[in-house]
Amino acid sequence: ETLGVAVIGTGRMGADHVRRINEVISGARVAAVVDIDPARVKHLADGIEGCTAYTDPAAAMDDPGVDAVLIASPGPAHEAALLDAFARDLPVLCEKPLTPDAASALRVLEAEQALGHRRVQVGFMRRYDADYRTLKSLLDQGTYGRPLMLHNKHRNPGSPPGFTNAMMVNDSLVHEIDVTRWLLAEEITAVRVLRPAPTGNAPEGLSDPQLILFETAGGQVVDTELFVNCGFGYQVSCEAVCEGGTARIGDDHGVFSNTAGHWGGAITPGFVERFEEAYDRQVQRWVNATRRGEIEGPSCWDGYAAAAVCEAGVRAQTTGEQVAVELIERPALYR
Ligand code: ISE
Repeated sequence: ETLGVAVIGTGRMGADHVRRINEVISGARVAAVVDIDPARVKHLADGIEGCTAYTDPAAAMDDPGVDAVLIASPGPAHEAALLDAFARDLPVLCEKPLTPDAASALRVLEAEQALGHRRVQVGFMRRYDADYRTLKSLLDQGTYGRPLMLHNKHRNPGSPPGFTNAMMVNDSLVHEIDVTRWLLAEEITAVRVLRPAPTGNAPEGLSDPQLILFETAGGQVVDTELFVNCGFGYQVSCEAVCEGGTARIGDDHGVFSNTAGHWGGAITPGFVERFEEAYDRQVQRWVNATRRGEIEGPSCWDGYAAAAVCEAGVRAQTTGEQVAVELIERPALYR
């Protein structure tokens, strides 16, 4: 039976997910859309057969056509929507971040445990990117031996208005936090941030680029160049350095050309284009698992751990010191 999805928040990611459910993936339909802007959400719902517009997430979840919830509202609104979904025992795909800080993530973690079963997949979409998946399986198979270090690059052409140093950690670096924990299957234990003299292309007050160092419980060291006003395109790459070799993903995409005395190819303009297939696979896998009555993928534990590392990261930015990450013990539900 087709899964009826309520999409909560219809900004950039929410609207893209509505399009994806309608046009790209199978087994699901958009049964309800929710936004604080009544005109915007009505306009969107009017174009979709059998879809109702709401301004209140809980009311949408009570719609008889709704079987599952996709949360794509701003981070600060996630906790309330997650608790509303838990109260109705509805399965959830929640865009990153799970919540904006570790204390609220912990409340969500506790509420899910009180249900007694997992209900949430967190939208860390890089885990569904073909290149990252290949790298993960090579590392898991031990093809290059034990991983010792990761070198990440995360470059955006420009930062949206109002982007802050804290957002560089909470919105951008959070992806490297998740891939590090996932690829290495280790928790991050400490964070350090170096801030070179900023590019003249960054808005006043933004320390851009930054170099971030993680240490893991397994003794690995991970560096990330985070550069959100690089100007030239969207680039994400990861190199694993292992005992028996190295493996790198994300260097080139698409056509390689020779012309006018230059060789090379194009750089993707933004994350929607770079990770398009990852988003499609992420939502399709969530729909498939939900229809089987299962939950898979990144959990509330992953969302909480990422939030805890983000908090340490923001402190490390301001102090310039190494900051230890504090995590509760991993609950049984997430082992
Ligand atoms: C944005 O929110 C994302 O999630 C993108 O993947 C990331 O590259 C970007 O820096 C963030 O602002």
